[in-house]
Amino acid sequence: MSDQPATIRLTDYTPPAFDASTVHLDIDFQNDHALVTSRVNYHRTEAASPGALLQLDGENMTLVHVAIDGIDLAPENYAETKSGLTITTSAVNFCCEITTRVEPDNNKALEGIYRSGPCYCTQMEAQGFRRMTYFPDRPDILSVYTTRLEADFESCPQLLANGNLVESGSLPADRHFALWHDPHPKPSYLFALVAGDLALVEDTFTTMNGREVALKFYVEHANEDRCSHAIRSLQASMKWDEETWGREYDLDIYMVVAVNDFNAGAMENKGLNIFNSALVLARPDTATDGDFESIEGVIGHEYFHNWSGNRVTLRDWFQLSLKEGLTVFRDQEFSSDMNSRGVKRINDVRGLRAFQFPEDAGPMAHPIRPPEYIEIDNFYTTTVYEKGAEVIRMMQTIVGKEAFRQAVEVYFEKYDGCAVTTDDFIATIEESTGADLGVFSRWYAQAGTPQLNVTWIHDSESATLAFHFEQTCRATRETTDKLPFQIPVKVALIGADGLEVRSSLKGSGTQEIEHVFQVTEATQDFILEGVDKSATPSILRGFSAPVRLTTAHTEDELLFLLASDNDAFNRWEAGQTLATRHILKGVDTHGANEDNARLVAAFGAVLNDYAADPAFTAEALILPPENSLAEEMEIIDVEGIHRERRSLLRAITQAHRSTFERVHRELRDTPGDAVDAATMGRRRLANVCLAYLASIEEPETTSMVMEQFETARNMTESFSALSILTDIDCAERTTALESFREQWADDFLVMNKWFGVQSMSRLRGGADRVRALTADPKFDDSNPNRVRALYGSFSRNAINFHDVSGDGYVLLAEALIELDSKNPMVAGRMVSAFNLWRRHTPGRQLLMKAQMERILATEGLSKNVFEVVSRALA
Ligand code: B3K
Ligand code: ZN
Repeated sequence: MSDQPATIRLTDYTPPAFDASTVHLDIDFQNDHALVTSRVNYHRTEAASPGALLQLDGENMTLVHVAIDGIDLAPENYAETKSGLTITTSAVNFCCEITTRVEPDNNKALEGIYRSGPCYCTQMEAQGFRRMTYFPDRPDILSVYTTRLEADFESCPQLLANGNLVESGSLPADRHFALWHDPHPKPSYLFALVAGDLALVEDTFTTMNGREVALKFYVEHANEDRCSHAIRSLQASMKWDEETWGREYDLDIYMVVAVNDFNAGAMENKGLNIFNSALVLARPDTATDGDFESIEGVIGHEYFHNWSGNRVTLRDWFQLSLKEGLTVFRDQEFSSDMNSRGVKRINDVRGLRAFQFPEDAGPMAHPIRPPEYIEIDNFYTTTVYEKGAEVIRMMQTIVGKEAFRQAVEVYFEKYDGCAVTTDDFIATIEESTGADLGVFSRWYAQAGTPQLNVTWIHDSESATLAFHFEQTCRATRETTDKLPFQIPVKVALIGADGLEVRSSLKGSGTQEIEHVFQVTEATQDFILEGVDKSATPSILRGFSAPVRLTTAHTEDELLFLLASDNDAFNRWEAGQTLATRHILKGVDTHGANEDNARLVAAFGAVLNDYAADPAFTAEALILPPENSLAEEMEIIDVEGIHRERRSLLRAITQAHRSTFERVHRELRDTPGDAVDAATMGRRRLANVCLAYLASIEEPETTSMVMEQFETARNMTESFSALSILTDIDCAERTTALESFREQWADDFLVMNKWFGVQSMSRLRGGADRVRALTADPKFDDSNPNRVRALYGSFSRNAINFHDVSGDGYVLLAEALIELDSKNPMVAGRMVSAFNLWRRHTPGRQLLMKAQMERILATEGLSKNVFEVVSRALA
């Protein structure tokens, strides 16, 4: 790349020189292009320096015409640059009219206006609007939008945009138009339009004030019978937001459009959400329980953005976590209320450890409010989203649930219609609750996962338990000398009978079952009084802070907590810690960790006890994933982790084989297809049992898996069996993969699973398998879902991606170089698979580095990929 792309910094923020109060858009779809005319009323602001020019962002389109107040601009009064248009005018209030020509059918970046199957649609966040018209494309410019769409009636019977439909009608030559008006001022990133031929599925929701809202789901024809779960999820979200946060929906119509080509999961455009079809369409025979859960969560997430993001929006993109962290927190709470809270928490933390902790430990580590970026699309990260949600959750823990709820309501009311910052949010919580969040706010400015160590000493004479905490955090790009974080640590004591014991924090005088220690110093002590020696501390309950915790728990204490802790998260955590310690010891000693009897027996006890809570049992039995185990090692031993994890899995199976068989049988005998939390929990446990059984790779256990595949009553049973078989080198594997492909060849979403599952297979030769799959006629290297299913899954398949030959790296680098020329946003996200290269063995480091250098040397490389790779190599 010839010029180094510019770095944008938070400290360089300046308020806009021009506001845009109203935007009128006229989009005229022709055969091979669209003409976009915008009429924008600008107003020179007080922040404008004397003589400030009107700077409009714009790229990848052709300027056709520009006029101010109805008069065409003379060539000397405007200049087109690589990134926009500069207009010279001294007017204070004026209307600027611009016509541009765009080619949606040739737009493979899937930003701006593009085609997906039978429709045109848009993706504007973060900076897609500037690919449709010249505009100050920044989130602190809020405008009222009116949109007129015109197209052929036959190919585009539906014409949709934000807000309410004002007028529609036919035009000569079999054309028609629709006029939409959105009364709520919004930033350009929330604009959306859809024009195409889609099927409509309708329902309604009546708000708390008795207003009826039309819910309209637009999907490709023949998918009408896959919308009911998404619609129910939307209705449940609307009700939950009213009941939990007092938030009512504010338009008479809420539309969701499902498309097969989409860079992200979904987009919260005002009144017109556009979704990746994978997160809308579901029927028990085509979607797994996991898909059903994701749909509920993401439908909720996009709906909740209507307040946290849309009504109250962002001043600039550095504030992204203001809307994303808060909205993820809201969707996690929604899912917890709809399903099992404990299981939801376990899954969220498993995800955080598997993806966010490695990100925080690598070259792309950034605070939840990044101080700088080259390409903002690279910062839609698990740090901004999931760690951002953890930060909100900690704030709630610190100020108390009810006080937090009230404070957030104050925030919504106070900043309704404004573009604000994370500091505004923190200040509102402080003002409303009286809390001092000064130290706490360091979570917004410092990256890295804090390491928290805790030890304790019991003193029988004074009946006190003294805890000693120490926190550290590794240096990251933005700060080398970290100030201590405020870490709320929930602690309880469990008595020998398994019940929580009351105690009082020294000086407080009140007895509590659960304490929240506020660790704010590098080292800090807390003393509990009235404590019997037999009590076992349960620490960081509910994972009350996103830290890596090391405790002084002995194996006995962990075994006790696994059996008895009534905090579901910490009960699960005790099992994970035991398994992690055992596996890592095996890695260290090359398998000489034979003393597994107590661990194996404990897992057996968990299994035997399954009837009380099958969903929890399933989570407790799943061993820590390989990427989380890798996080525990300075230099990652890819093969060692794989070998030792597998060996523990087999040891547990061999010890409890008949119980696994019995539980699998009992659970499979219970009926069917329902997708409620209890039934899904039973199915999950049945499939965990099956995976354990299959791990010993005996003909009888493999036949059991094949039997489930052949008699599956839904996709969850079928796909679980298929995933298990793809890891076993057996004839059933080939049969099952062929039969699955034959059955689902014409189903776009199910075929993503078919590609993904093969890419994830632990069998050796992964890179060649992936190469062979690219030749499958159903593979499409322009479709993000297909690309993620094939290459994204492969990059997370540690044993194959990191094959010592380096072939996995070559495969991914070649695929990404090709992808980058079409879709930089997706390429930029996927290239982070190389980020942890410095944590690998010297041989692998060299091989990974060579591929990154090759990527970096590519002519015309995007800013997206450049930023990630250059940071990794720096
Ligand atoms: N706000 C969108 C993400 C857009 C991604 C742009 N690169 C979805 C969401 O978080 O709800
Ligand atoms: Zn979001």
